[in-house]
Amino acid sequence: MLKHTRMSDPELFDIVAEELDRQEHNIEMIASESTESEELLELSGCVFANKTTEGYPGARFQAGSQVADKMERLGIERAKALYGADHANLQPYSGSTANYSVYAAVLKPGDPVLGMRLDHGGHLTHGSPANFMSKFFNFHSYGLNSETELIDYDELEAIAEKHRPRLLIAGGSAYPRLIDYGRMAKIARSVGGLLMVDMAHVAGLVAAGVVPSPVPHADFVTSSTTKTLCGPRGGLALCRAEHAKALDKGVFPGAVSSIHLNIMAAKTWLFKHAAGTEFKALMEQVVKNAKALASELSNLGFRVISGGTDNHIVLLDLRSKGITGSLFQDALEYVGITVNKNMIPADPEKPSVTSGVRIGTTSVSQRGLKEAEICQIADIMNQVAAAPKDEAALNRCKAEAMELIKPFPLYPKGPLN
Ligand code: DSN
Repeated sequence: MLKHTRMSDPELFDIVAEELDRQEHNIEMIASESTESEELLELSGCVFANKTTEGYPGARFQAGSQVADKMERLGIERAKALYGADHANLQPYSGSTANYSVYAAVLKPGDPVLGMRLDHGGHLTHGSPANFMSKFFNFHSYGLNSETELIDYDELEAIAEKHRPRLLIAGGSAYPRLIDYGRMAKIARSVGGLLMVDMAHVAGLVAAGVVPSPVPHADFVTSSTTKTLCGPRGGLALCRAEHAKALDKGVFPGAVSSIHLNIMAAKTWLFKHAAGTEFKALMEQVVKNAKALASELSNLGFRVISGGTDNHIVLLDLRSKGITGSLFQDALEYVGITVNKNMIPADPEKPSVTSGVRIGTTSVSQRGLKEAEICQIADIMNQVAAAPKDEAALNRCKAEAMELIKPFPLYPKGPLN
């Protein structure tokens, strides 16, 4: 790994090696994380990184772009085939940039937009006052029904009728349930608006057909290529044919300039890989593992938000265990399990403390963990929740977690070259 850097900058090499060691010995359960394959790491560092180009295949602003054109065209065709989309744009740098690109494509300053509340599972870029987009557009929000903890579509419809959003946004970063994209499309159209689905978290599950696809319902679908899609750190935007020109303009020059062609090469590999049977089996296991985790944690006395999960996310309300999200996150990190503290609906705690944690099953499923190991992890989590400040108890949990993950190497094909 990093054989040249090892010689030229041993200090930095040691830091990267330390991170690899941390990942190898850690049980990774942050819902937005996944492990990049060797091919993705190779392609992310390939010579396309040297090339500056802007614009689109056949209409570039820089010379020497013919090979880049070939690669971008291949990636676009693969992305369209994977998702059955009319049009794909691979240039966004991230899921956030993909969202900004759609805003650039269809919104004017002051336009009304309706997205899910961040503390109910939405995303920063969907209208949080903390995000700079909120300075330009008139964001309104919808949330969950307080009893079912599912999206309250009736309330959403009433809010949409009141504010008549130009853009309705579905999707988020901490919603463990399926979304009724058909109903959301109907609501958007009934008020003369467009539907954008941010499928960043479930993009891999959608590609594998394990959860329903938003593509037939939405005007625009945005995503990052990490998370369940298990790809490089980048973004993706899809749309119906009639919005293709507007989207491309929204992406470039609207929201990005020169393309990260090396990352685009990695995305291009990913879109082929994600169409295969191995990826489908992995995504099926991701959901089985999440369901097993939700059920076992519930048996152990944790309150699972919405009573379960349909995807890779399990969101816990820790108040039944008398601990906060930040305390649980820190104690789990000490034992070698990484999760993130997360706001839950009507959370009485500050975002830096929270009453919940969000747990994801993508990375552990990539390493080969199945339901039996997931139940063991749930048991360790329960022990940690019972004694989050007891060093001796935590050390016992740490030893158990290390033993559990040892037979499942991060890179089973061997050390990274
Ligand atoms: N949106 C953040 C998350 O879901 O963790 C980062 O991708």
